[in-house]
Amino acid sequence: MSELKVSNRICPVCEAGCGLQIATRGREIVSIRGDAADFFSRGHICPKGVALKDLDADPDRLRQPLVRRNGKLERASWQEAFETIDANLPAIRKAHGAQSVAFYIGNPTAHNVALALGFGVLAEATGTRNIFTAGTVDQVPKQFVCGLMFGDTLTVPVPDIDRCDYLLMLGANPMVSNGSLWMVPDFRGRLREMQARGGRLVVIDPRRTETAAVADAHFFIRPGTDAHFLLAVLHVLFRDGLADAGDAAAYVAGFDEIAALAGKVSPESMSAECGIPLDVIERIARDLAASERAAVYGRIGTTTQKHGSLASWLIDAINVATGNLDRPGGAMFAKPPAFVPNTRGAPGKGSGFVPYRYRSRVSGYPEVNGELPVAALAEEIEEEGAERVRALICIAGNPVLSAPNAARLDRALGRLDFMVAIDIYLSETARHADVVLPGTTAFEKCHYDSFLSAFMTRNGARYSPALFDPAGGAFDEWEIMLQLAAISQGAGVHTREGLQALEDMVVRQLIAAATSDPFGAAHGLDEDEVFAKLGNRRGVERILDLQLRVGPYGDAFGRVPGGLTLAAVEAAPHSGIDLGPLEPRLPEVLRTPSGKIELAPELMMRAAEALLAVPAGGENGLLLIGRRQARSNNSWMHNLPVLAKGPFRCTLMVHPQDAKRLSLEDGARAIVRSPAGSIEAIVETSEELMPGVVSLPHGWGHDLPGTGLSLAGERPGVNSNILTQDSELETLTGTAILNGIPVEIEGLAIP
Ligand SMILES: Nc1nc2c(c(=O)[nH]1)N[C@H]1C(S)=C(S)[C@@H](COP(=O)(O)OP(=O)(O)OC[C@H]3O[C@@H](n4cnc5c(=O)[nH]c(N)nc54)[C@H](O)[C@@H]3O)O[C@H]1N2
Ligand SMILES: Nc1nc2c(c(=O)[nH]1)N[C@H]1C(S)=C(S)[C@@H](COP(=O)(O)OP(=O)(O)OC[C@H]3O[C@@H](n4cnc5c(=O)[nH]c(N)nc54)[C@H](O)[C@@H]3O)O[C@H]1N2
Ligand code: SF4
Ligand SMILES: [Mo]
Repeated sequence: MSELKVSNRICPVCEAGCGLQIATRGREIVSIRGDAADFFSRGHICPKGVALKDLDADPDRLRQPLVRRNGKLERASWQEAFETIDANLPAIRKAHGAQSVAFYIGNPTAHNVALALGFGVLAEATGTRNIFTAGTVDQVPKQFVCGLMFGDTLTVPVPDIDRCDYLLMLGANPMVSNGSLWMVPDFRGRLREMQARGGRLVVIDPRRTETAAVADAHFFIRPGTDAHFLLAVLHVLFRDGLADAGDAAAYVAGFDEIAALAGKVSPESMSAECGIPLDVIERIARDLAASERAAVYGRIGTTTQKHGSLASWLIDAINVATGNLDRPGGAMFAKPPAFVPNTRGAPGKGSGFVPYRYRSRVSGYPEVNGELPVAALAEEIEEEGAERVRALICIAGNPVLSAPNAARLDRALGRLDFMVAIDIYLSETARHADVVLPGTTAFEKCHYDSFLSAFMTRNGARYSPALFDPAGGAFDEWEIMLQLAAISQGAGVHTREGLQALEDMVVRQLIAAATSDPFGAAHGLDEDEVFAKLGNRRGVERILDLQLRVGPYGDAFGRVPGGLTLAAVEAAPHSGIDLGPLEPRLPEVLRTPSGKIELAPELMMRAAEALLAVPAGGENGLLLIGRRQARSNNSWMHNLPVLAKGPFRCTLMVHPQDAKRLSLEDGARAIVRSPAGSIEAIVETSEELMPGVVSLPHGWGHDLPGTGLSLAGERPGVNSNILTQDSELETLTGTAILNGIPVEIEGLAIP
């Protein structure tokens, strides 16, 4: 029997990025625990981290490519899989143009450095603008406003919870989600420390969530009205003479415009609209202003809703107006060691963020950050025309469960001429593919939180190497991306040596970019010398080493003695190197053309004026919101025994008052109807909800034929996205509205 070995490993599942200790015997995972000595996560682990053992062992997890033969997906060799793609994709591209090939980029891409970096190469090779992303059912509004305000969409402030003493949180539930656009592992421990210092957490949410339960105060808000609430807060700040940008004032443009806007707000009508009493709004405004170190933070409930961009903007406008932006204990910017544009180029100024460079073909939705709304994917496949989407490459995504009007998208995917899925399962989406390429398991790849490091609540460089080699000579996801790039360009299926040459080319391009950045640490270095100094590393690790070394903490290949290298991060005990608490970064972090924080971007001012012009009084009926669950991760962890056990969780939560009015019994079945569709769900009455609001988790509905998720299929639940719409989107970004959906509910007689 082989020996027990313990290795450190960063959990790749969510943004917490917990350091784990993995005990292995040979190729077997024996146990997984939180690593108490990890400077960042401090021992935290959640059930999904533990479940990685089940994921590794899951017999349903794909270990070999699948190719459609006579209508059926069957196991095939890598060679056959690539050849099948080569026989189809370039021909479609040649006959119908670059736009006829579309991508969907799913959430795990952000947690997977091979896919995140590889997709850049692949997208460039295909030249398509039809890139649909999970971001457009998630965080795009926040990135959009941060782009406008700070000049780059990854320049997103995060609460400096370790030094904060008043945290106002809207539409987020980090006790369950473990944080998002905010790498904050051990949220609970950090909150306890904050409360022990006398700090307070105030939660604004239509449900008394797990986070609300440990907060110092919680207030219900009518779904979709955060912008109203925040405008009222802003009004009180200016009305009562409390607005003061503090040290940031020197770098703010548009303060007077915001003041003028605040003056136009009727706090009474905002209060009536959002359902939060005016005296509560006033108290919150005063507490925010009076606290030495306060931060406002919003997440999914504030982005995937009708006024997602407005709410996201107002959150940071209030951070600025209370002097909390960039102040220790306030809302601060991380300084990541690599990959993030706000550490490159001229500090303090840049070309800024330009959205709306092109639009989707059918409905004319704007691109943001090179992304188009996944809500538009179905129509782009259905609607005839020269640039109709005929082929799709789906990368680590499951839009059949995660995108709005899911039933329509499911049908549309069936109409594609050709589809490739890169997934670890034969998912509800992958079942439409002609070729499925398996991603390697979490332990067969290295981990580095490339872009997510922009949201760290404490600076650090963290990395874990792969624990095992990919089984059976599998191609890793980086190689898959390169291979697809080669095939897309008509260069045919490459051998591994051929892919190596392609990789060398990519690395040389990156070296050229780094050495020609006049503000970069590596400016002017000899490109061949740099290439040689990267030594024997291959794959994404070579790129990681390069980017760390030319980044803000890098060794610049010897120019900065003691600077970061991948080897140094790897040699550090546990999961990496602590780079200390967040530090003020103004004005250096800015990349706006003015070199200022654009507090009052025209697009946002106009949207706010439009909101104020709408008479108060919205929907009176029931509004549906989502619900994340600790033993679930979007759509893809329901097949793991340790998570699947326990009570059935895909329930429709209804407040007892509403249940009574609608004659719904706890445990009974009910039909839920929206303008998009209808589903049947099991009712769970709960006092947690605001009356008039009902809640259903997303990511369920594992009963579609042809999927390979046997355990998940035993208790499939229902797909809440059959109810969400793909026609009415958040107006500024085309992000889907997934919260605050008007629904009707009808109880079903128990047979
Ligand atoms: N109604 C409603 N809908 C929502 C949301 C909501 O709150 N309410 N939330 C939205 C949000 S925030 C998000 S991010 C999206 C997510 O939307 P998607 O990204 O489309 O969906 P996921 O469920 O994350 O699916 C990820 C897929 O990647 C696969 N996968 C997992 N790990 C790997 C890997 O390492 N490699 C590869 N190649 N594949 C892998 C999984 O098997 C799964 O099929 O859903 C959105 N949809
Ligand atoms: N366990 C678990 N963890 C996850 C995930 C998961 O599926 N499961 N998914 C991961 C992903 S992809 C993401 S993006 C993050 C999301 O991270 P979070 O945003 O923290 O997660 P949610 O639990 O969806 O929190 C959204 C909250 O918004 C509330 N809400 C709904 N509508 C409104 C509204 O109009 N206004 C306000 N103020 N609140 C509203 C909901 O009741 C809910 O409590 O979580 C990540 N972590
Ligand atoms: S909180 Fe997120 S990163 Fe930490 S163990 Fe759970 S899934 Fe993994
Ligand atoms: Mo997400």
